[in-house]
Amino acid sequence: MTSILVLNGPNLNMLGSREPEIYGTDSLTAIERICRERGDHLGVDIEFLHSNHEGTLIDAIHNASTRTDAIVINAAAYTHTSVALMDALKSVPQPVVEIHLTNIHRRESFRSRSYISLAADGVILGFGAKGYALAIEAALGLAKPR
Ligand code: CA2
Repeated sequence: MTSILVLNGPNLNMLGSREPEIYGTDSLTAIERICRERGDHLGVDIEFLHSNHEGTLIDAIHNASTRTDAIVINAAAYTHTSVALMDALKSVPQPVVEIHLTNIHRRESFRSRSYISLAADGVILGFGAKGYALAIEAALGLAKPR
């Protein structure tokens, strides 16, 4: 069965509780449900992970190289800072789909720079929680059988 790793970075566990006008009202648990429902619909196994720690996200990317066919990642604020996450994504053969809830190009200028985009095959942004379902479909389209 095709397996897609969905990785979530810092503070995304706070979704739904603060700043709903920016990030919407869906919690990360609701987003996980959206991903699992789309996975069931498409016949894809979803591994859903959140961490506030850069190293944990990097470990998950390295571990994915043997278990996963594609990676969907919302690196949150690490998007704009982490050369280490970019390098980790470049170090594995799996296709990468970058996802953001918001359109990062319509926000503060520092959010327009994405290190993740330099390692991503495609980017989905600005569609809120529903963007995760789009990202999973895109990742399945790119996935290569192991
Ligand atoms: O739009 C996105 O998905 C982001 O990756 C979300 C990040 C932000 O730093 C990126 O620039 C764009 C923020 C993650 C969630 O942060 C929260 C902050 C306050 C309350 C709830 C969540």
